[in-house]
Amino acid sequence: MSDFLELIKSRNPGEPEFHQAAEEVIETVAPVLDKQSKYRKHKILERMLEPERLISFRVTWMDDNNEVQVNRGYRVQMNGAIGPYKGGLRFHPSVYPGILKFLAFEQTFKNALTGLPLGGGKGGADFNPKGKTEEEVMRFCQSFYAELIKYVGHRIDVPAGDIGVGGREIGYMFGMHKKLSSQFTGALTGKGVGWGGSLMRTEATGYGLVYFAQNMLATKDDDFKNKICLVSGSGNVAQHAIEKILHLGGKPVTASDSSGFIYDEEGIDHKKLAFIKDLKNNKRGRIKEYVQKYPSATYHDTKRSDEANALWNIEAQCAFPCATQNELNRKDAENLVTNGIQLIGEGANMPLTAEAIEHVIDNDVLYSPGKASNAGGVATSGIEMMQNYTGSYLTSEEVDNRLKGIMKGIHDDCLRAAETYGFQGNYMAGANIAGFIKVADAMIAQGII
Ligand code: NDP
Ligand code: 2IT
Repeated sequence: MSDFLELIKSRNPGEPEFHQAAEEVIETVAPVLDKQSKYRKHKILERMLEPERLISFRVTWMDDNNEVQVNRGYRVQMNGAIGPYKGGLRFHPSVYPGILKFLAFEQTFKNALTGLPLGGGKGGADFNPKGKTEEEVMRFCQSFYAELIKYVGHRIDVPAGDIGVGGREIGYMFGMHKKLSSQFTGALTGKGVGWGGSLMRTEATGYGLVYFAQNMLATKDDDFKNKICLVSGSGNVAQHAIEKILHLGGKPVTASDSSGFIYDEEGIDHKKLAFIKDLKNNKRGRIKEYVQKYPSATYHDTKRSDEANALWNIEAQCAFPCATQNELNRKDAENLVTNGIQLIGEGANMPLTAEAIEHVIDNDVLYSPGKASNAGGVATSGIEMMQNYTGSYLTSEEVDNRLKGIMKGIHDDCLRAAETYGFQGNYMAGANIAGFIKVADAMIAQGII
């Protein structure tokens, strides 16, 4: 298997995030390949690690000073074996093919785990929405989508949000889709509930993450009551993770952005959360402003990514990294373990480095990989697609109940697959194996294509 990883590295040079995501899967599915020769015979892993299509395009737009701006847009259509490509769009200056390939690869497994007919994809642009005016964001989204529309559609590939892409950006892109196609179809998910969106999609990733953690705690006859919870990020996933922790009686004490984090020892309650939502979603401010409003909290600047982050050195029972990839390193994992952490649930995609994962698993922490525990977002996107196809809409309660059921299903499938292949209690191995088998069997059934 190490030769195979070297081959993947040499075929995809300069893409460390993709290598990292690939290595984790290659290592954990090895026993499946050893047991079932058909997967090697059909070169399933080789095929899964090669995007079916990688589209790269120029995005040209005019800023408010009438200067021409040029960005790069992408869509990675990774694997369409079990359904139309599905996955978010990320607008962030760090976006390049290596990040999108890691995200699209993980998305393929995640979407399979939901039990819904969704293939894996991801896209985005190296556009930085920070500091841009409303009009600039709109013009960028319109120009980006005017090109992307050539490759997507409600039965082909259905994008949604991710970092830097929320309801506002989906609105501008959906407007462009309608204008260019003359059709009102569910071409994107995360739409407003008044125009084809699903109730609960906004909440789904964060809520689903906490439902998944609730299932993990239940295996130890435990629950969220009075558990101190560390959350990083302050965007869509973090906000709704904090909200659901509160619903279940836990005590969230942190939130962050790329500049730093706040620590509120008294706990972030519903009122304080409403302040964070308004600050980040409407005012587009920085998390630092929380301490001006609530002086009992403290603010800490972010350290370099190879140093320990003081956020993960606060004593707590649960930790939910909900910002970005590789935000929690080996040193952070050591600090969490030393302070007695019981559970780490990934809300972001690949927030723990490989060394951090190894350390927490070795120390018997309940640990869930993002491809399992953040699947509630895409699952609810799948539910949005079904509502768009049929034209009939569900209540919040109905969507929430489906979400709970799907998260429980993923939880149980991970444990079952892990046990079958000798990784008892290892959710990471279980998620990789269960997702792999589902996609692999579909690929074999559909022939060498
Ligand atoms: P948002 O854009 O709403 O929020 C992102 C948050 O993470 C912000 O607080 C942002 O801070 C912070 N952040 C972003 N990049 C960095 C960085 N390089 N270093 C430190 N902090 C950073 O995105 P989401 O909440 O939607 O996404 C968060 C994570 O969850 C991502 O990993 C995403 O892939 C994943 N995810 C999202 C889903 C969804 O439905 N939205 C579904 C499943 C996973 P700042 O404002 O300073 O940039
Ligand atoms: O990483 C993810 O699962 C997402 N950003 C959500 C994808 C989706 O299509 O809802």
